[in-house]
Amino acid sequence: MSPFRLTRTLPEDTTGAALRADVREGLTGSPRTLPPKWFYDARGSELFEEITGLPEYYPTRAEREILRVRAGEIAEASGARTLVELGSGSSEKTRYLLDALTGLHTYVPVDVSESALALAGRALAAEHPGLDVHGMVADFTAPLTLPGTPGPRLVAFLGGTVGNLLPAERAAFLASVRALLAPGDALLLGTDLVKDEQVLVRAYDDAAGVTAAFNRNVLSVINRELGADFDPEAFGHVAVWDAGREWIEMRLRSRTAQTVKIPALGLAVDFAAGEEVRTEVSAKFRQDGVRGELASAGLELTRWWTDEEQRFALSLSVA
Ligand code: AVJ
Repeated sequence: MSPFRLTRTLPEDTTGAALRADVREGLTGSPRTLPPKWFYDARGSELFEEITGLPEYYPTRAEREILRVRAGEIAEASGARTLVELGSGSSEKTRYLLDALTGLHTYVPVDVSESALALAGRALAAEHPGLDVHGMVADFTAPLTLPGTPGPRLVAFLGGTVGNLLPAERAAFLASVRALLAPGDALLLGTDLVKDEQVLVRAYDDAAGVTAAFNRNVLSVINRELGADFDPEAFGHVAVWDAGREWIEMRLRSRTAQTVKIPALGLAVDFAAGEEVRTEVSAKFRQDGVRGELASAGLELTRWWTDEEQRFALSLSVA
């Protein structure tokens, strides 16, 4: 049994074609938008890791506290023999679950980044001899076919990344997760919670400006991949709380009237002074809202755990 193997389900040119389509659609739409997935090139991933250590950015610390304190209860409630982690990234938080799931046979980390998967997958396989680690290079927001592995399965989607999906996208995503689950399987979902506006805004607009650099980095990705001539410094970082929709919005605001050329798309995009591009929504949740969204997808919320300060929640739901 090879302790670590990798399956690719992304066609080779995925990032090129998808980036071109997203940028064309997003920058010619109104409001102008860019999907947050394009933040995460090597530099963006580095900046995000730095964000997770910022004093203002509480979600990672809060979720880690829940996993550290509740991993035993989660393992006991799920009894999983396979752990599937969507958007596994560095799998740093996964260790709490892997240590607690004593009957685990297979770990299936799923991520678009083959390098992150290979690094984390090999390390975890070495740390857990006897555990079969099967990495999948895939976009978890697209329909997924999981390898046949022993049940029951626990599908984990941590970090609050579900909040990056707009409500309709979230409904489709949860329905696709439900379709993956057999009776006895479960979903472990990380959700950031509604709280004081200033605490939320500061978490997305830190004093050191790391989040501002993370936000602007998407312009450098488009420059590099599509030959565009964005000047990232010509755009200001904006983080606002939309109280009606209960989500944080990150935007890039054009400081002046300017035109940006994107040769790979044959586009020249005019920005008025003050015009904004929405680069990310990060939805914040309430328990009843999570229960309702899971129920709409055919999932029953059975357990709800928060950190001491009730900033973040992990929920367990069953098919
Ligand atoms: C990794 C998507 C959960 O939405 O809080 C961090 C990304 N954006 N700071 C989040 C992010 C700005 C983060 N997620």
